Amino acid sequence: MIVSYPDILSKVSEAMWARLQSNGAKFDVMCGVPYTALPIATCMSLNHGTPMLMRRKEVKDYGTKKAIEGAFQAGQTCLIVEDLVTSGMSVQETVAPLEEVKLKVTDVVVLIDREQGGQARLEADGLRLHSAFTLSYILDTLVKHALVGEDVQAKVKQFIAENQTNVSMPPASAAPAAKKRMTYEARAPLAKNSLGRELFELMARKKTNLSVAADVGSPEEMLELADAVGPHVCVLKTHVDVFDSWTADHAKKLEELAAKHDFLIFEDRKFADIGNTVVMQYGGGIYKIADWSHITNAHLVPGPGIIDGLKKVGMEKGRGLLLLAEMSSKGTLANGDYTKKVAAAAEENQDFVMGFISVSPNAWGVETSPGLIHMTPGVQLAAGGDDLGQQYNTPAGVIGERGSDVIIVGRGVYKAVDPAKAAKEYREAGWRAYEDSLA
Ligand code: S5P
Repeated sequence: MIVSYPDILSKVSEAMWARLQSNGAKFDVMCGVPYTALPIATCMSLNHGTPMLMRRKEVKDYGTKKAIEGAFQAGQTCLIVEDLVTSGMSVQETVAPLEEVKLKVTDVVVLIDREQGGQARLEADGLRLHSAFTLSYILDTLVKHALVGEDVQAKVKQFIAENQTNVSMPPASAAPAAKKRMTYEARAPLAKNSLGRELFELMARKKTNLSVAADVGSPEEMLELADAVGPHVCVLKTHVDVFDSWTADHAKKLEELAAKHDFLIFEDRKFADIGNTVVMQYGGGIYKIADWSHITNAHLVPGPGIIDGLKKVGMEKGRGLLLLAEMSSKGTLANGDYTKKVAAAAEENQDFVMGFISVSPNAWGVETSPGLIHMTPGVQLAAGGDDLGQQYNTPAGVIGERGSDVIIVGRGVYKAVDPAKAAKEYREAGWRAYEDSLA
């Protein structure tokens, strides 16, 4: 909102500038993290005569297109300007293209440090964080002036403590797991679908419950990502219908990477048609999903015929199906009775159905068989969401409190400066949450 209040925008940027001065930060140019910090950076640049650079957010491939606009020389030092810091990830996304054009980045200034682990993460990457305010300072001030009550202050503090993003430092006050669980090893022989059994065994053997959603722009980028994160995942999830092309050769290369790194492939096709149609869509068409994807998924909106249709194609190929019992998006209609009916359909078709896409299985009000697996999307190191309805929970929240088995992480990994490193962090967080919730 500050962009609409010139006097506040000006005060905010002065407060940030003052913090930089008092901390003795030195820099030649500055760059705002797109988009909310751009007006703040502009304001600081205008008021203090420091040149500004602009990062184009939409340019993914820094090598071929101009991701950084403006006048600068290699070796100059660039300050990063951001409004909020939570995990530090959006700052790191801006550091990478700046370093790519040989600028040095040592300091980051933010209006508010939410104190959720961002500072430690940036420090680990050699970046100094200067914040005009910490969230606790703002809370204390609001309480002092009776603008929020102490109950709200306590709730916010608890939320911050429970949603720390620095996975190497688990919050002291992390909520205990809601329910104890069986090990993946113990559940493997209870799976009636052979692929479900294989997945439980793989997770136990490889010690990972991470699935990466490889929602990148081309098959080549997807294969590169699969190779980088492969050592850390149990499942690589794809959306091959977003690519311009998809060939048998791409599928073969993906299968080779799955064998090399020991993971399963999950084409997230979300089938939703009558049995007769899904037979054609699953086995044929230009993607021939059943030929190369171990796992796929379906909505139960059309009724059980969709399971029969998919089973007809996938069963003899040793494939497995996940039913979408819930969705992570705001306003989803997949809840309550619908979710219970999906759970019942899975129980009845365990030869082919290996489990669910779930969000909060502990809250379904029905127990599902231990041989069925729960995989949950909408996971990042900090809870939150995007501007199109996605809602995020943390690995500990998903595995510990909500009782799921696998975390599915997309942007939290593939948008990180170093996706392999991010995958390792999510893997460790997911596995720790699993171990903590064992009986
Ligand atoms: O309810 C759902 C079901 C799925 S499979 N919500 C989801 O977000 N997904 C998928 O998980 C979605 O299509 C995307 O591939 C991934 C989440 O990506 P992220 O970037 O938001 O982590």
